[in-house]
Amino acid sequence: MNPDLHLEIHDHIAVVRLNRPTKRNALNDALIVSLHEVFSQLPDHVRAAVLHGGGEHFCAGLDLSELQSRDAGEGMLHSRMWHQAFHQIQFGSVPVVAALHGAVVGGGLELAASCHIRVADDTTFYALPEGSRGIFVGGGGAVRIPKLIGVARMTDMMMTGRVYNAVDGERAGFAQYLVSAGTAFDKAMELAKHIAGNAPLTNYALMHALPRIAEQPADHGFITESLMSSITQAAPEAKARVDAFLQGRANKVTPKP
Ligand code: 1HE
Repeated sequence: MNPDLHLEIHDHIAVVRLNRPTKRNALNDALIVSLHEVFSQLPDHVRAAVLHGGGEHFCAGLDLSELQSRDAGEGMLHSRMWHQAFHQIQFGSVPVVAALHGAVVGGGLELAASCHIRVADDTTFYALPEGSRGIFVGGGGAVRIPKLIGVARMTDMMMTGRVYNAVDGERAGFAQYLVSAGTAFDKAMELAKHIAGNAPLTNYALMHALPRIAEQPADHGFITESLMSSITQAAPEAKARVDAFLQGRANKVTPKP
């Protein structure tokens, strides 16, 4: 096991920690390979995962000390290796909640964007320093980040080096939750426990069908939605959950205080 990536299983939750704080959790090749392995091999009883970073920062992105002069083909394969690892997070076996703090920059932001939910504490900041390092995103950021914040904001970040703080970042769409300093992990665990209690087919539909439906032409998307809807409804667990509500045994939706 790579000492720079730590895995613990708490009941149905996998807790994955980037564990290279002296290098601000910069992602070297070994860490990318380990992320791929860990998210490919989660035990069957795991229902949700939390990804966080040890030390003062979530992740400083690509390990720049490994950025050698690759030829074009090698560069493409290196980027494809990141794609495979982050694809495994986004389209793997369980929803992943990222707990963010400190720097979420470059490839660290690409990693966070491959998770399903992002919880940021108020020390978090977001940047894409690739623009000023003379390179481009290569870990799926060009596909995933505009889906969170739009093409215009990403273009601005890369062209001008703009850094978003936690408040502006949440408003822009980087994170779905903003919490006080030091509490992102606890909030992420609370959310992961809730997610782990969902019907597995609902989580599957949200991870695997929803992002694809959103990419389809509307006419195709409506059909895919109907198919997924009928599959989830047919599961015995869905029937049991609806019965529980009808018999007054399940929670109502209550207004937020
Ligand atoms: C690193 C890296 C790194 C830190 N690769 N070693 N990412 C960047 O351009 C971000 C570069 N990093 C920073 O801007 C800052 O380090 C941070 C804002 C993240 C943190 O600042 P700070 O003051 O807490 O730490 P530090 O003193 O800058 O760094 C501590 C050590 O970590 C230091 O090494 P040391 O041996 O001198 O102690 C740094 O060199 C090292 N370090 N970040 C290598 N990124 C698939 S394409 C993706 C393309 C990208 O991600 S490009 C963006 C890369």
